[in-house]
Amino acid sequence: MNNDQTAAVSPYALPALPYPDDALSPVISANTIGFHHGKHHKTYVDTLNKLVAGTEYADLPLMKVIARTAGVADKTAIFNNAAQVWNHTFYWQSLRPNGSGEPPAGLKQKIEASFGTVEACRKELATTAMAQFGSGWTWLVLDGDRLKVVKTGNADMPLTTGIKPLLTIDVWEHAYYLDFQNRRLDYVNAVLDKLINWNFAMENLG
Ligand code: MN3
Repeated sequence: MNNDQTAAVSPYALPALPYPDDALSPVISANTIGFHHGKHHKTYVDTLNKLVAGTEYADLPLMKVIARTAGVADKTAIFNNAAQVWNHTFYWQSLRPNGSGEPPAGLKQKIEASFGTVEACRKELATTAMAQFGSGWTWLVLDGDRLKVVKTGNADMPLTTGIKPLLTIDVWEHAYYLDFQNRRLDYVNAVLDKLINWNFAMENLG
């Protein structure tokens, strides 16, 4: 996993964006990034730090906190905030300025083996993003040796079920409301057409 959250323990830090605030404009404005990274993502980090302070989770790396709280009824708040910290860091890396276009050869081959064409994969990402009722995430994942598109609600993530995420699109309203209002499909299509970081997905394919 290309993610600098693997080793650090609490207090966790808000990871810096991999590009300037306005780098994804006009698809995702600097205003949206300012709120999404500077407020939403930061709040998950700050809340998680408060929740784990003085607990058995305080000295664990983020992924261990997630693994140990997933599905545990009285640890929902810790899981939700920890998973959202991880999901957002993964999302920022899933996007890049001047993204999309042709995936790297190894990934393209895998996409074609699993979906037929890159366009079919793109279409499934869009359809799945629209099928998520309410807040959540759409993911391109490696499940066994096949690529799939899956969705998760709220803070849930594929990793807790042993499925390897390659890239994600945040479909919480806060990801697009300032730029697209209620038009989730316009946001998803614009991200798919212009911002997908195939190189990141390729790295995660490993
Ligand atoms: Mn978000």
